[in-house]
Amino acid sequence: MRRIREIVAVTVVAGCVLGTAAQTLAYEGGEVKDGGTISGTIKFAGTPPARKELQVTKDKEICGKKQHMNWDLVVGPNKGIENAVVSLLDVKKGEKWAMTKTTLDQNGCEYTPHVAVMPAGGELDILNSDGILHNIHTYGQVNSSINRAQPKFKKVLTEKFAKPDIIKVTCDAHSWMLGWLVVSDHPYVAVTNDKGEFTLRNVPPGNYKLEVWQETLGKKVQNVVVKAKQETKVTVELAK
Ligand SMILES: [Cu+2]
Repeated sequence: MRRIREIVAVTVVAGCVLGTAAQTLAYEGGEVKDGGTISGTIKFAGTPPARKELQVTKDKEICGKKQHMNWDLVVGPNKGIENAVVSLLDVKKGEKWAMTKTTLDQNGCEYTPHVAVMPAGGELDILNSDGILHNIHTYGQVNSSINRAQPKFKKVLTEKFAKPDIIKVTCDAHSWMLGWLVVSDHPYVAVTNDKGEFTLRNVPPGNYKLEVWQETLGKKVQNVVVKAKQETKVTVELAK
């Protein structure tokens, strides 16, 4: 009997040690002292392709109110890429990310924003501004798929994604609808504006790997150094 008790005690201790090790791998949010800034532009290398018009084949009285252009690669006049996602890889410590709700609207049968970033474990409100039937269908790498009808009277659906991921969002009712959710366990993630610009603020000084992702051009990783209270400028070029 005594022997069994000892074995149980050893197992419990081993379990606690493993549990602690797993916890230290997760991102730890708190106060940042002497944080620096990473800012810059994501640019397209080469001649940008022209945007194509998408055909509205259903619910034309609502969905056809505006012209639909493809969002999968939008390049501005100075070759800045809109809707690229810039994030730090393997960052373990930094600013705490407030768990505010993220919103994805279905408006004119288009997802707004086209690319949304949100905290892992945070809530996503999926709005139906159109007042028609939409059916959200998600395809992630690690989070399980969501496939939910949203009838015209259902103004908001709320969903959660537990793990960091890049999730494709489509609508089973309207084939041209496409959006993306980038789920992160740390707040050092940003979507570029229409000039291809981004800013990551309050980054603890150190050496990092900066990852850029764009839905049709893929990923590119670059080293960056952040110094206390200074701004590091970065330009990253993506090509077809
Ligand atoms: Cu739809």
